[in-house]
Amino acid sequence: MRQLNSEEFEKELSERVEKIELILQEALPAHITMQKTIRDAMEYSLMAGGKRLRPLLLSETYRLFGGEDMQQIHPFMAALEMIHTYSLVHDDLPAMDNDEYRRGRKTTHIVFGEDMGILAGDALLNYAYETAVKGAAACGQPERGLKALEILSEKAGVYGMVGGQVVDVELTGKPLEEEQLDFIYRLKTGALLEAAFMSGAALAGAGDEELQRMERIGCLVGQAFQIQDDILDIVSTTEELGKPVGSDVRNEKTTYVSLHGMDAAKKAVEEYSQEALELLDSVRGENPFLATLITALIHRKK
Ligand code: GRG
Repeated sequence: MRQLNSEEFEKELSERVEKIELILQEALPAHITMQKTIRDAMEYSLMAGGKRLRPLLLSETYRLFGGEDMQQIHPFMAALEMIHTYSLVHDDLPAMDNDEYRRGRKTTHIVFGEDMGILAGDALLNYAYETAVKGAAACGQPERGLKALEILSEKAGVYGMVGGQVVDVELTGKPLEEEQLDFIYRLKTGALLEAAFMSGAALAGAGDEELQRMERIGCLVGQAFQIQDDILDIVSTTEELGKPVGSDVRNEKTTYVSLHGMDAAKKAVEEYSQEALELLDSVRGENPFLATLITALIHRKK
């Protein structure tokens, strides 16, 4: 598939991310009285920047399959980013990673207290579904919205991100076999990326075979993304990442880099991304921005 040059890509990327920021801001709960603190904590975590990769992938996959009514997919884009944000807020809690910095600023529980940190995650997760269900009910073809909801809920839950996090937490501090690491990467990181590709396609009316292909692309991008995350934890800086680097080594975590070495890790990022791009070529439709975005992830610095 054709790719954009870096000038075109950067311009389109910043325009699209700017639009996503507006969609997220508008999606936040509007009618608040005494429960204001929870809205503040939701806004603090949701509007803290971040790459907005998941809503971007959802909307670009929607376009790839010929989707044109962008208004229709806004609730799903917002819901996916809310689910991602809740997972980060809960992952940073003292009972989990106990992190003080995320996206370049203090984590939600540090600013609002541990109780509100827990509740902010709960609120974001619930509000994500509230938003997506309303989106599905309002969309022109409700069966497409329902399919997107099914994908979102499955990939965020026991068979997806939560399942991966459970295994990760349980095995922390123990040396991992390759198969265990693969499972954690596929579920914890990959599942929400699969959800982005699949729900974007479902909302545009893609069929089962196409959804399976998008799931595979999401899985490959997820593997590449997580291995790049492992690499950045070693080669990047705290300023660039917005969170402390070197945490995997400090916590004696098994990563792709610790199992296979840095050179093999860099090669794997290239290979997984290349495979994803080849699969993307086999899909009907054309989206040069999406192809360029997948390529850009190989070289991402944060
Ligand atoms: C608490 C149920 C539960 C799950 C937590 C997402 C997660 C699972 C943990 C966060 C830690 C981590 C390294 C996860 C792997 C996925 C990942 C690299 C998340 C960060 O996503 P980015 O880079 O973040 O897209 P931004 O800030 O750009 O949105």
